[in-house]
Amino acid sequence: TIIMEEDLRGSLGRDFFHGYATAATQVEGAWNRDGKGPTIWDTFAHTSGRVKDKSTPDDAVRSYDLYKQDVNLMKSYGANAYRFSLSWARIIPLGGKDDPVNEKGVKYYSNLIDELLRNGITPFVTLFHWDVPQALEDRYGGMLNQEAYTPDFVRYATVCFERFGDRVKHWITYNEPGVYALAGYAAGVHAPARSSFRDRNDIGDSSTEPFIVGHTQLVSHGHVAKLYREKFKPTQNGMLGITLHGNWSEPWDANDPLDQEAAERAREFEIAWYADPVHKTGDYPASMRFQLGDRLPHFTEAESKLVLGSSDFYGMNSYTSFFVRHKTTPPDINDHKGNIDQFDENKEGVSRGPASDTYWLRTSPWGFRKLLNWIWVRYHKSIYVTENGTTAKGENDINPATNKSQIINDQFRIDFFKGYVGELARAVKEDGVDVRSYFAWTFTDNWEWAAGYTDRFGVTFIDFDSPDKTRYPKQSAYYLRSLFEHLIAK
Ligand code: PNW
Repeated sequence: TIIMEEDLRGSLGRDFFHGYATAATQVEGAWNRDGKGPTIWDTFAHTSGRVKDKSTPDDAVRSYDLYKQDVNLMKSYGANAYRFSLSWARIIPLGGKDDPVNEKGVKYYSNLIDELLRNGITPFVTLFHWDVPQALEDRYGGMLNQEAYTPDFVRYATVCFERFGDRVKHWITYNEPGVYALAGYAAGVHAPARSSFRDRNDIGDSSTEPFIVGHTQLVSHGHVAKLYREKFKPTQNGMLGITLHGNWSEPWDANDPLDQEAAERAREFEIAWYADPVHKTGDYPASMRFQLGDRLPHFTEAESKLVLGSSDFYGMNSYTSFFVRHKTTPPDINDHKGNIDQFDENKEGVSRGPASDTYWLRTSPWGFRKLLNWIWVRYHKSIYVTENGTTAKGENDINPATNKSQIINDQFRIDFFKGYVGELARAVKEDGVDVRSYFAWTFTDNWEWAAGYTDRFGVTFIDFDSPDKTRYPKQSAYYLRSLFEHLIAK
């Protein structure tokens, strides 16, 4: 079978990083073992009615226990890098700057890092992938309280740099601050489940809180970047950045200037919300200020200076593309998208791509190259793709007990990777975009947040009913291995 077009052979540099990304809550399990404190996601999952299949991440994939097996398997997939997140509450159970460090938690991550390095796999470490220690949420409202929260996050980062920085040279402060803010404080479908417009939650103020929480993440990221540069980088010599989520927004009517503006506004509300302050201006985009007024926080001069230029690279997560149409009515107070509507088809009836098992995600690689170019032109920073992947249509409905082989032959996912990684290689080769990594989401099926265990994003099938969460490689794992052998220069 053809892996990828011949003209793309060798188009990626020899030092290109490729591998898998995961997050602590989604894979580790051991939610209350060896001193780990509860997080807002433990609370969320243990509150009835929040998670689709009523599951919890209590055991997840048990990678806390099985990490050696995982590293071996990853190696057999040809990965040269692994992106994972640290659980703050495993390292500092109560989270705060004066709270004790849990040595057993530190030891777990230290062992994992050593195991990766022994196997020639470079660790990329995310400090925060959505799991605020519950104690801090209770103490002062978590990220809603920028003043109280920031010193706690800085101290947590300090502990991580001190304990792991001798071996970890690639740091990511925040994963998708925008998704954390919107899913947790607007839609309310993620922890800490605040939403003022969903009757089942009816808590908080979604017209302001997502933007406050976004601001807290930007400023505390800035403080951590400064700390790393001043105190750790001179001896540890690593790099540090922030990872932002963004889909590609394409005008619904390609010839309507109002839809063209709406698509750009959608990109600004979703991406430039964080990327402009960090990579371009030190401030929010004008389109957001215009629509939101003073509901959008203001950077002080000191904050702006701290945040601008605080990321050594552009960390990019992207999954899909949408068609975007302008609205003819004024923006709602709870609008966070730039007063637009999203569609699966454009005016001509062209589909954004085949549906997966995840409601918002369709295979639309055509937008991926456009997005890489948009980011490159606007920000001119080396791009590290830190997440990209899919569920496979119908994988949810297959009974794994009786029909594992159907899941393991995941042609849908192979087609997805072929499309997206191909567009990435074209962006590098033909457009001159500087892309340095590709982390597929994700290594194994895992606990997909509010979707529980029903959305299988892995290149490894997990038998969740088995006590040891037995791992079975899917075909896509071997496809990606061959693909990068083909694309990376010899
Ligand atoms: C990312 N959207 O979240 C997260 O970083 C992962 O932890 C998660 O498992 C993965 O994508 C798959 O969902 C996203 O609605 C959640 O566009 C939602 C969106 C994008 C990313």
